[in-house]
Amino acid sequence: MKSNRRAVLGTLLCSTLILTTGLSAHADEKKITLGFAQVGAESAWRTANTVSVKSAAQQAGINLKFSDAQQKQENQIKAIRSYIAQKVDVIAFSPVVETGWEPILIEAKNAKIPVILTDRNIDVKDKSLYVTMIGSDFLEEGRRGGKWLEDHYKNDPGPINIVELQGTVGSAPANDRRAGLLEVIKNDPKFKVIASQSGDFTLAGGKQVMEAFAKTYGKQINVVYAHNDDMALGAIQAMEEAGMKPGKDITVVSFDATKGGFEAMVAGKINVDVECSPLLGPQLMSAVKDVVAGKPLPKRIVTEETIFPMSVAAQTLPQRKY
Ligand code: GZL
Repeated sequence: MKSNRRAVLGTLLCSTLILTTGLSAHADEKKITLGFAQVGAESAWRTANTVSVKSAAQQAGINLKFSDAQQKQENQIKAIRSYIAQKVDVIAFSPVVETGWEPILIEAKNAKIPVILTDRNIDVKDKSLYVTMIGSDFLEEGRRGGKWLEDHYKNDPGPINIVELQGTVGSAPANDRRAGLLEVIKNDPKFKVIASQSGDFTLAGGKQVMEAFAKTYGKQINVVYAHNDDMALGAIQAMEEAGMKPGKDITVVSFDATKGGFEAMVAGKINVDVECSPLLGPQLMSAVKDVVAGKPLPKRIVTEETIFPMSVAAQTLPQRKY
């Protein structure tokens, strides 16, 4: 009797072992590997975007390989090439600039590795080089900023002189936030962009450029149009050091709507912040799973977002997620 029970137990144990290792091996085989080439860590927005991508990958059970390009295109290209060599299932990246991507994307296509763009778009003729682009409409963001200015100055005959702190040269957000503004004000001659320079989306860059603008144009400046909160916060430091009152003597328009931007609006130093959500991780992981499953995806997935004037900042800040 005893030997019978031992035999049954032994069989049970072996079959359980085979089943679990078989399943876990099978489960491991099914685990997707995503190679993500991030722009860098230049701003609060980027930090929030990286947190979103990493936490969403973990929650989705996706094996994430992550690289930080320190805002250099050649580093992003190297990272993508290494993901191709490692035969990842999918490659995703936020292109630091719009051009120069065809060669590496053709390498990915030849290696039969699908590519997803997040955050920033690229300017390529062959749209088959990527599956989809998940991110904001920066042109619409620029239009929102321009339309807010038009409304803000509707009873002011002008001139309204604008100095512009541009984002990274050649990047989609910098190109389109500028284009959106110019599209709106081009029919209203009282608005004039008297100076425009890149602060590379960083606080230090924004401060440095604003110091120069304050020296050169001083009291002629009516508006600072900053392509992101980090540069706006740097510009605020420069304006205060020059004895200016940002948000009062000078109207400050900013983008991203990060916690820092909201806090500056509550302090009365940024007048309006155009939202640009970095929380793209969940949408990216869902797209990755769809691509691996062979499901079709739209070429463009646009992020839902809005605009926040200073007047709503205090009541909205507690609900903000980044
Ligand atoms: C916009 C993103 C920009 C942010 C900046 O989607 O690419 O890059 O506006 C960030 O804060 O550095």
